[in-house]
Amino acid sequence: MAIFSRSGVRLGNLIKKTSRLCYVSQHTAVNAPQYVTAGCEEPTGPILRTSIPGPESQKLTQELDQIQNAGSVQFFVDYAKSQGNYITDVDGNVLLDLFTQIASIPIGYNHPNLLQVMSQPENLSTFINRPALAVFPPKDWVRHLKNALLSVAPPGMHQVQTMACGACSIEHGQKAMFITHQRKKRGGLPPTQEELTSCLYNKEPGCPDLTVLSFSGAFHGRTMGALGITHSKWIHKLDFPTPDWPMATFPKLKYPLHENERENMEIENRSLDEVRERIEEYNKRGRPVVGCCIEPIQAEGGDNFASPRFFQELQKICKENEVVLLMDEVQTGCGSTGKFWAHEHFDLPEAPDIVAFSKKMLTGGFYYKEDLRPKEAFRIFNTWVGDSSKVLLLEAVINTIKKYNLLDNVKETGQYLQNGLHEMEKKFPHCVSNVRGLGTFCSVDFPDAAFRDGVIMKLRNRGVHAGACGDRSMRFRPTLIFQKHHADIFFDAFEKTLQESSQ
Ligand code: PSZ
Repeated sequence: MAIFSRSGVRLGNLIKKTSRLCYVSQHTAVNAPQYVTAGCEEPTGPILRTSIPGPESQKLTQELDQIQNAGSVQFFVDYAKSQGNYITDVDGNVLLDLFTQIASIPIGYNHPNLLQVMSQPENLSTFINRPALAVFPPKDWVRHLKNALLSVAPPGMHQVQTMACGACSIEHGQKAMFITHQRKKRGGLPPTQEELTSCLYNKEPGCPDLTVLSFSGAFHGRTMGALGITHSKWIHKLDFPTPDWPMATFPKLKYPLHENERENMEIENRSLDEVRERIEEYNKRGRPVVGCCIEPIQAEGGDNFASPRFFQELQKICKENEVVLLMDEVQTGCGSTGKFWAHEHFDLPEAPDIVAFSKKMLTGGFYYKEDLRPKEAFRIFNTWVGDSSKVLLLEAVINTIKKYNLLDNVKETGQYLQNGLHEMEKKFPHCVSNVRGLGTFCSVDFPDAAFRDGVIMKLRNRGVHAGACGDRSMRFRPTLIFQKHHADIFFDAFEKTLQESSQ
């Protein structure tokens, strides 16, 4: 049976459907894949062989723990056996993956289009010889940048810088803000000798006291500059000397949105007022606010959404105060909201000044407006500045998104997922609340963290791997090839889990 997207584009073949959850004995071979989803072969459903983590995972975790603290390990994975939306652990358990390596697998595990990139002889040298990209770029680098990153640049953005990870992209985005601010302040003159000398001693005027505004609940990464604007959990922050930079309250909207319009508008207005106040306060203290970082949807902080009007107003405030607006799309970028970039939902009159990415984009980096381009070389720089092999893979990801119209798939499946979650909210009003989302980037709340963690554990032992965020939320971060039949598998497991948990 063929599967078509709403626009009539064939997404893949649904070859055969058997029972969704198979309990098999220790010695049974893993079922042969029976679905083909957006060109990717998949099992028909989860397979449970052991409780999770199983004995092999536990053994490997103990071994790892002798070398490093392995307290964060949930289970060990057999990546060679993982396919499409399914992750296979070392004990042979096959789980429907709604968490996807903290939201970073765009088109499923081992997608044939990615395997093909690896199998082409002309690509091998890119995987073997990792270049110092800013000094010795490979001959096809410009072509790949254009075919991959620039082909999906947010509307109105034409400059791009690659980086290794999310935090490093944010940090270098901040540097672009500082460099630009100081360049304008100097009015075209070169830096003074005093600036050049004092900066080596971490002193003014070479190291100016500039600040970046951020929001309560934000997560932008764990390196020191990114950590300075991160406020989601103490585990990220404790013991680290981060700068005293301004923070405003991120709106915490009330759900359902249509019943709380007036109150939500007031909540957002208070937050915008705080932004204005913080900018004024820090500017007055001689610690000018030169940048503002924000996630289009606060992810780690609990999937907190704000309205398009909020972001439009924020952009206006930033422009009035010559504050550079950095949109952190590390978790929201690359399609999971139904648009390639989440901020495209906001109808901003113009692009944000900087858009940072990583995760599903496979390479870190940021787009920026021409004004933020450093005049000197070596200002935004490090050894690798990313990894050209990741850009090769990204090109295949983007071609696959286009070929299978995966943004349409995300919109359609996202609607289906959200409708189903609303049904669960009605059915289990004491357990499930605050259903929210854009595309498949959705989440629900539970009464508290313990309840939420219990649900996630029970789901896992029913063959569904989901993730937590914020204080009491469960988030959905499936691949872009996640489809309705996958959502049905989740709903079966979720309903059973809620029935059990609410007894
Ligand atoms: O605990 C952690 O370090 C986690 S858990 C999820 C993330 C990090 N997300 C990374 C992230 C992000 O979601 C946003 C919006 N901005 C920046 C980052 C940092 O990316 P990495 O982890 O690549 O440095």
